[in-house]
Amino acid sequence: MKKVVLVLFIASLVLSGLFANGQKEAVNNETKVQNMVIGIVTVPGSAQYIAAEKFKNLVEKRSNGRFHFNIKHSASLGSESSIIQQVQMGTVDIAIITTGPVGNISKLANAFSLPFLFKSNEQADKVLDGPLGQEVLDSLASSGIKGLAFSENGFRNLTNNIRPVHTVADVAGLKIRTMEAPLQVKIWRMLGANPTPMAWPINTELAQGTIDGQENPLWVIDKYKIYEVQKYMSMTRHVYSSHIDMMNLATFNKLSKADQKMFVTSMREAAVYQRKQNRESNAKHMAVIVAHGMIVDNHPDIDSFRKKIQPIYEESKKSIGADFVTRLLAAVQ
Ligand code: EAX
Repeated sequence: MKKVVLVLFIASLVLSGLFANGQKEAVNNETKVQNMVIGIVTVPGSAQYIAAEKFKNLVEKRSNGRFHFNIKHSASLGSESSIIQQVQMGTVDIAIITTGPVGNISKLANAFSLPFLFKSNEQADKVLDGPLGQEVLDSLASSGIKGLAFSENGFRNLTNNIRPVHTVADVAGLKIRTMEAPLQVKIWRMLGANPTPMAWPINTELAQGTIDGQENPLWVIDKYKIYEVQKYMSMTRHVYSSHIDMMNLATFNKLSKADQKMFVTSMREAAVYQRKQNRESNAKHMAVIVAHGMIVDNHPDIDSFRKKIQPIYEESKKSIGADFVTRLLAAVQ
């Protein structure tokens, strides 16, 4: 009899313990919805937005709603440079930022924005998703940022209002807006242009003629109706423009190990999804651009650009780091 009582007593303890735990879990799930802000400079439907939205959907679903993301877009948080600072401060949790301005906090990040670096999308993916990409993502930690993945803007092309650009000589003296990134300013100066760094968007400056031209991937020229304010486009593909998908490091470190893994995996999946979408939409963007009357040079004399820009690789060994740049150049041979 005593034994039976003891067994029942232990069983009730175990059961009540389980029940209590179960209740606690339920309460946690209901009350612990964590709201996070994702910052991007561009509009809904942009390359950055597609990556942000895919990540949001994946994590909200996989966490059963424990996380909720609010995408702040269309420069409502300011420029990309400013959003980076807000991620560092933790007032923005996550951001999808064009790699250009990220060079201001990580020298290594600049390396991926060198001109004529990647020969194809596949080569870019291989490097960015590999150990060199990981080094760049990890280099952001000293600035309080967790690098999650690389999505993309795409290969950049030159547009302007003054004349068709076929060889690099045609660039001479053009007032070109660049990203807020010293390396990009240096590239355009070396090519013979008169570059000015400016935050995105720049439609007013183009319309008013404060600048003659700009350079961006096809989706930007379509989505921002650059064809309304620019006449000529040259398919220079001079820089492969990736995005760094980033998060405030302290906020990332506060997540459970399982959630950290979910965030990284989901951003990588979002990046793969977005890059594919972006690449598949190029023909559609080109058709819109041509239909709006832009005069397109599909085969500019790229060799003339390459020759003129040649010194940048040696220079970048000094400014970015000889070891990293040497390994990167070897990886894209
Ligand atoms: O993503 O600043 C830039 O030129 C970017 O490519 C632009 O924000 C579009």
